[in-house]
Amino acid sequence: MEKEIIHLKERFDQQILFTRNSMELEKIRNEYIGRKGYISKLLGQLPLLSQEERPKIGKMLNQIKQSIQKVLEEKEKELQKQKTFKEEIFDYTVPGKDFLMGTFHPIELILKQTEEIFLGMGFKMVDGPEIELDYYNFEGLNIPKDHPARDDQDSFYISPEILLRTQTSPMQVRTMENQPSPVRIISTGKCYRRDSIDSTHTPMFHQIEGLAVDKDISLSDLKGVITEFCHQIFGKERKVRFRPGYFPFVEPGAEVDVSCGLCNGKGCQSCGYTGWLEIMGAGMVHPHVLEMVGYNAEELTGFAFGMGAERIAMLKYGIHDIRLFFENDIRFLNQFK
Ligand code: 2NM
Repeated sequence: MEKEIIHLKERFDQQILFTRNSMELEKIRNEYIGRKGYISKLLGQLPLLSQEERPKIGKMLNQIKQSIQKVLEEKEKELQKQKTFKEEIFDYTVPGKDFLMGTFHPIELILKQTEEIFLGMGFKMVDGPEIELDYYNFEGLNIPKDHPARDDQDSFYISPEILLRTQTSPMQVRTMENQPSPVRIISTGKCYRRDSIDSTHTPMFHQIEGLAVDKDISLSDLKGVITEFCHQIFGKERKVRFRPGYFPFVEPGAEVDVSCGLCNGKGCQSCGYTGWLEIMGAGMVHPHVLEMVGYNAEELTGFAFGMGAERIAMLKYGIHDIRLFFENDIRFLNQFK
């Protein structure tokens, strides 16, 4: 019986440790020292014991009962304290915490809008590596190793044949290599050039490029697609013009301008008193570029264009310093809700 009593006390000590509220406490109290509890049962068995054992076990049972009572009282006080503490710190009148809503970065906004516009005209998005082969970034675009155009697009080289892409055109070359015409694709993403940082240059920027190749694609298709894009991004009232421009991978090549939105083409400080803002380069894909990917340049023609997302965002939102896009100043970013 002695062993049984010791075991009982051990079990009680365990149970009390895991008691978390007064209901559980009451249950334990009944179980151990209630009228029909373990202690009462054992006390009822006393008359069955021998003369010598009876006082010893009786005394032991009373001591255990007292000790259990004491522990129960203490636990009750502790639970009471926790309860009042919980009630005190839960102040129902304190206003709830606000969710901090993020915003899309202005460059992301331009990329998303652009993608949507061109998807609407039947183009597909393609995506590719930022670490490129010299071949796809330059050679396949009609810019061989000794070509002076390389000076304008100095890259970060990883090895003589591997570099960070300076434009997204490598993806156009890769796509043409992998699928027959017709092709109508848009590629957007990060590009890298070894430029010094100023208000219009950062060594990383985002480009948006498009390409369409098929039978009978002409310069008028290019003009139509680009004009529609400009109208959707800047507004229908803006005029679009094409002037001759040189890019090694197109022939003929063009620079595309939109009329200045501040002065309506009359000329102001913002457009350098010309009434026009340059927004992209474009042209008819050079037959040699088509041949290099294995297309029949006698049968197929194509147009392509490329623009900087930062420049488009600066013109659309009236931002005068490209560095603002990369400073992560919440006051700046929060304006693009
Ligand atoms: C530009 C301007 C003009 C262009 C050309 C090609 C390709 F791969 F078809 F040859 N992709 N992108 C292109 C043409 C890019 O960016 C100013």
